[in-house]
Amino acid sequence: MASLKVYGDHLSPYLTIVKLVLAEKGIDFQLVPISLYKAEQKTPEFLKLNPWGKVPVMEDEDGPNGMPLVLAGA
Ligand SMILES: N[C@@H](CCC(=O)N[C@@H](CS)C(=O)NCC(=O)O)C(=O)O
Repeated sequence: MASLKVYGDHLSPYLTIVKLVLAEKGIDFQLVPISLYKAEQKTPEFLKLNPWGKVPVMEDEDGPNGMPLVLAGA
């Protein structure tokens, strides 16, 4: 199982950008579906990951400091 999790919704163009970059780099990831339609990006659990309540979010359990990356442009 990939250690990199990407939280997002297929409706999000930012998710598409992240998926394209990861595919180009050959980096495996696990997609965790977050429904914008159901406002799942505003649940208390998700807001712990990203206080701005937006997708996508990348979380790498094997990363250097365990902090989630919340800006697709980063
Ligand atoms: N600056 C953020 C923007 C992310 C963003 O705006 N995501 C939209 C979906 S494309 C979102 O989560 N909207 C839900 C909301 O604002 O409640 C990034 O680069 O990742």
